[in-house]
Amino acid sequence: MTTTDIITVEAEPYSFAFSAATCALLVIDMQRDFLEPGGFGEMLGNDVSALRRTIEPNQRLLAVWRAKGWQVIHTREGHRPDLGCLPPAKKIRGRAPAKIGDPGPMGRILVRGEAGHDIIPELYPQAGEVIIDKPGKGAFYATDLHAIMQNRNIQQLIVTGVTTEVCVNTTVREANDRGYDCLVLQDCVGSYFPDMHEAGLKMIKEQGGIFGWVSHSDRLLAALP
Ligand code: C5J
Repeated sequence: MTTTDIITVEAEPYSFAFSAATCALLVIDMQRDFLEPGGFGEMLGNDVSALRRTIEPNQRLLAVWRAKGWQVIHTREGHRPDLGCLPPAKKIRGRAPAKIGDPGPMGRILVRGEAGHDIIPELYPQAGEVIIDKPGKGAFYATDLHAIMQNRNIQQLIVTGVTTEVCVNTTVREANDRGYDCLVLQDCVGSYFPDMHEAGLKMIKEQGGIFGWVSHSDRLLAALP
């Protein structure tokens, strides 16, 4: 097997083919404030166990991906400490009592450098893995992700992370419009809301895979050489 050999994964709406040389694993926003008990997500009344079920399959996949020396990219949603990249509309949206930049249970909410903004220890990036700090829901908006992918000749993404209907969906749509193919792993993405999770996956794979493909990490791992 060379990294240019084609790997074919059972997926919906049809099989997904990629070569390891031109594919990266994109792990979206597996941050403490979204996933940990006592974080911002839970403070808003969300059940974090719905997201925490994604940790183990992500760990399994990352271990295999890393052992093969294949490319990994992580993202984090958050803002500069001076909040210069935080649109006022995003700050006030939702009328929540605690807003982005305010003191939260793990430091200032969704601010870069704060404990809650960091990636959970179970999936912590290793040296050499790319980390994209993004101010929006999509990983391409106001970041250098597209340039990095072009420079590394990455054409396909295996997408995991949270949340299915928000940052995962937005990023897959942005990637699709830039000409990239995305395979989303249903057990490795999660939402606080089960119906939104299902709808988010459906929106990606319907209409012949209008934004991408959906599969399961077991199927991907079974397809790997
Ligand atoms: C949200 C995200 N839901 N990572 N962020 O605000 O999906």
